[in-house]
Amino acid sequence: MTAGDGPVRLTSTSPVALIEIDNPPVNATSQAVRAGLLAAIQEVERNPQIEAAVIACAGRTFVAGADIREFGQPPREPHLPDVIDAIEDSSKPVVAAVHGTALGGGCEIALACHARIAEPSASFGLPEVKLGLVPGAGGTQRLPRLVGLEAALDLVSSGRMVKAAEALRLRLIDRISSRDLRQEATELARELIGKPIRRTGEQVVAGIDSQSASAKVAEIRRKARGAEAPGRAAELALLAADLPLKEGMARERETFLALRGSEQSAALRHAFFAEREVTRLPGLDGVEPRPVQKVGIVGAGTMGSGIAIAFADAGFDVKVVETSEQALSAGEARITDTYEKQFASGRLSAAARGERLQAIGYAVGTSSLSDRDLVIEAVFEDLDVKRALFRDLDTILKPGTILATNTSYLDINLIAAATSRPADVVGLHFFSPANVMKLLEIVRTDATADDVVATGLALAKRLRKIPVVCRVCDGFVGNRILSRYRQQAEYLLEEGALPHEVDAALESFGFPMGPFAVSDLAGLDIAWARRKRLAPNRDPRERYVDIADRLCEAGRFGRKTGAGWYRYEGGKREIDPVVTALVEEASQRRGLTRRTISAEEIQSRIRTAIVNEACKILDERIVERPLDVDVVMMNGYGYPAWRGGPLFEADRVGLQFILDQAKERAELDGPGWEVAEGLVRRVASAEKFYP
Ligand code: T1G
Repeated sequence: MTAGDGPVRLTSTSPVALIEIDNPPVNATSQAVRAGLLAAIQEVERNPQIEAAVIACAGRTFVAGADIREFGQPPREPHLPDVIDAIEDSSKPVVAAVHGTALGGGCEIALACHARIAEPSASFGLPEVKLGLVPGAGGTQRLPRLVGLEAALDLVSSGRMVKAAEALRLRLIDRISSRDLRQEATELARELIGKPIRRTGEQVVAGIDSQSASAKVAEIRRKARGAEAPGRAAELALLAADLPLKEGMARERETFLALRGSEQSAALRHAFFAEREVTRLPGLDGVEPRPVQKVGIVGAGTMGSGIAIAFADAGFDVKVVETSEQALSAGEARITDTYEKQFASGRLSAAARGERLQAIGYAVGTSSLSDRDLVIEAVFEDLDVKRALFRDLDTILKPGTILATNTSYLDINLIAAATSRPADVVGLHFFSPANVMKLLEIVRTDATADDVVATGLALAKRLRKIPVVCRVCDGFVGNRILSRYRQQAEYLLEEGALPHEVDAALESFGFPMGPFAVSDLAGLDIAWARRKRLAPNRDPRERYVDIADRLCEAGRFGRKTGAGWYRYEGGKREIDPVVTALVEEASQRRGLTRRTISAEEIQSRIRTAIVNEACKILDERIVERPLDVDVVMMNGYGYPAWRGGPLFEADRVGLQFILDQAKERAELDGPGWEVAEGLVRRVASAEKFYP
């Protein structure tokens, strides 16, 4: 007999009943799911014909968590912790049958079951900290009782997923299915009938000494770079060794409710949904992407190799071309080395390594690209070079093939104009390392066809990247904003700060690295080339700081030359008195008396520079929505996700305050600060970027 007309169905076959959750797309524990699950467990308890139960899910995955969309609303009963307690307290064995990703509340449901079996491809995780939360239904208390404190501290504070094999090693699960998950789960449940029930909440956790515990929490907080939840989750997990389950869960619930109302959690939930909303571009509904399976990459340097790996990882047929055997071999070696390292570290199986290497072909010259559906260039960052290449490709590639450029700055309208098919030309701006960084800027020219943009979005999904569609301007979205806030950072140097002070202030703001350390990592020469290219058109009224030029003229291009904004001895970054002298000399030439500048002022002025440039980008319609900017800055430039991105945070800080500060800077720093009046009127009247 099957009962339940909502998202939870109970099939009360004897002796093992099946409780199936069916709530697309990811079986999130909405209120209806919680109510249905509780009713099913209560029926299992009541029905003498039923001696055990299996909890399984329909669709693509086991429960992937609580329904994040409900968080902004008043909580409604039954609350998930109560439903999960009812599962654990059942007098009859309950087995979790997991496929897909058992995350958050889904993992907590599994933890409270009396045994767990998973498909080999299944994953488990407590990613609540990525939403600014802690697990709120027993995760911090039950996980340590299965896997021990060491592993639990790692998992609850990082939010990372573990595959079934690691889950089995950690004793998070009891078995991995080899034939049929539900059938084997039923067999496991049947084996448990009549045996003492092993309740997770009753297991004892071996504690660790308080000194080690404090050190671990301190390290977790340091790595969290201002995010609150990881440290709080770790502290709760430690309680599992000292408190009975109920007391630990009470502490957990208290923390969960407090964090759920926090600004950081609101920001991280905004980031979560923005990264999904950004793929839905207004005006593209119903536009079919072009089929792409064969991809050509021109250029086997760092970027070209990374892009080739990204496409091979996603199952595409890839061909890499270069101008010479030597350059091609260097690229092939780089790609092979990457896969060898992944194999050696256990991140890639031998079979997968073979498949990936097999998927990438190599050739000298572009003539072998004639069968490609998409060709991406990643050659030298020079407009004439790229135009000549596209002119050549135009004569080789079949009609309908998409020509994409990976340029970071150049005007793609001009590159497209070199071909007879400008509608097929698009920018696909990857971020280094291209096979790792999630962000992909899809740059549409004045002529790019809608279905080419739609193809870019479809490619991003297959590449597991986060796409942002934008139009052509110097630096598109991210690099344009980066150059503006790097300029403000150099103004701060002239006024009294030193590179390490600016970097430290922004690292305490939550950036992984400050702008000067990033410059040294990326190489000062790239931005130098751009400044020289823009010099003839630079507004003479603009306050131009030449410290970076002087570093470049001295051959100080950053880490790769052993010195840039810092000095590098044995890979260690050190403050360099030569740079300090250069900065002080720049202040003198500007006629400024140096002063001590607080971290707060540094942070505020950099944020204003970012928001002001974002206002101009929106006003010029380079992107369509504020969330496009937030997604770029969080996923490509290290803007702390727990602040929600610069525009989400501007709403919290107060947009008018920021715009007033921008006007004040305009008087001090000259052009570049003209605030987008049109947008100010439009946004300021609404006073918020987000409703
Ligand atoms: N709630 C609501 N909607 C969700 C959701 C969730 N938990 N997870 C995904 N979606 C939507 C998503 O917005 C998208 O919708 C669609 O599902 C497909 O998602 C009590 C309190 C599961 C790995 O943090 O990590 O449990 O845009 O595009 O790439 O302690 O979704 O199509 O309309 O991401 O295959 C903890 C979050 C919650 C998991 C699948 N759980 N989700 O990735 O598809 S807090 C999470 C994910 C919690 C408890 C606490 C991923 C995924 P739309 P997708 P995907």
